Amino acid sequence: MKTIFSGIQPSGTLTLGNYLGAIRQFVQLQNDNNCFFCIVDQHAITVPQDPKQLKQNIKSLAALYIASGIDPDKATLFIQSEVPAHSELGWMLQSLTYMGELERMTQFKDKSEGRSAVSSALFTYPTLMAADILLYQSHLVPVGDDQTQHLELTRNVAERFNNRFGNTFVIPEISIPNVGARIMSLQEPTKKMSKSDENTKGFISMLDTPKQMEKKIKSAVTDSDGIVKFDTENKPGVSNLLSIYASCTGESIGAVEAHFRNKRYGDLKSEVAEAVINTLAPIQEKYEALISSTELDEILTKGAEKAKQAANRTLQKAKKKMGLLR
Ligand code: ATP
Ligand code: LTN
Repeated sequence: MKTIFSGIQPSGTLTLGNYLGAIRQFVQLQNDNNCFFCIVDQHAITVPQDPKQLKQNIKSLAALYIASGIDPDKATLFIQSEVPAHSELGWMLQSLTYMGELERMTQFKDKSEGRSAVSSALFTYPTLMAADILLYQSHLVPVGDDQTQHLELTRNVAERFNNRFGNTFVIPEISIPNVGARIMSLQEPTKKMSKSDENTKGFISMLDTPKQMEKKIKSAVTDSDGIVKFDTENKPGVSNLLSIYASCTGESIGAVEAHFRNKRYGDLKSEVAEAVINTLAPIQEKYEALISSTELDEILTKGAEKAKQAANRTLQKAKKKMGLLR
């Protein structure tokens, strides 16, 4: 049995990209593995958040995890800030992470856009992420492909720690889905779909109404040559719609291309909208029941207890190796 860790930021309502790229893998993995799924609220505060909204987003994310199929009897679901070991190990690992390594992170470059008035936490974010993963001695980290660089850094820092202080951390592997690893914005299909995009037409929220989803998909940016073909370089908009369809229906890209051959963009968009609505509707139903129940609190309290136990074991070991404590 492997140990699996992954996290999602409560920085807005989850998108179709988060679902297809991340959560759906989590649901499959929970059956045969020891899984920890985290609401990484301390990562969310690396950019400004409204406290009331953040609180709501945390609860909403917990409900979406469960509504999507995470079973609290199989996996441990918890809030990062309720397990202090994360920020403690994060600090320790900062002492082993080089400025140059952090300066190379594309997520930092994208989010800071060269401005200096961004938080220093946005810069050191990848070391907190490394701590999240290493605390649980994780073998595998399921994520969308935008996280590859952060995972590489995590492995390098873990190896550096092990070499300098003796074997302490398992070196984690990354797991990226074959289809759906990078769902693109509907408005700018060369950019990834992101829940904190200012243009709400660019993403499908997991809680959009069917009408909203249909409208957004119908107004997705495509191109003018009218041929339905998978070609991410020259036809990013159409290829994104094909990926979404394939990912929602479980078909291969090849089969989906054949299905839409000689059809019009209008037909493609209608069928994609239907597939997306069919995928998200059952999740929305469960979400509505959960969000107004007391069940969530109980799940999160138990989750934090379990996570603390596992995390504190590793934290103590790492502190001793570094020469901290008495
Ligand atoms: P933000 O916009 O606030 O930076 P985000 O939407 O990129 O957030 P995260 O919370 O950072 O989402 O990511 C949660 C998980 O979802 C990660 O594993 C990430 O790789 C995956 N993910 C995010 N966006 C996409 C996408 N467009 N396609 C596939 N996977 C994605
Ligand atoms: N950095 C990730 C979120 C994240 C994460 C993690 C993912 C924080 N800690 C640990 C996997 C494992 C993101 O921006 N998507």
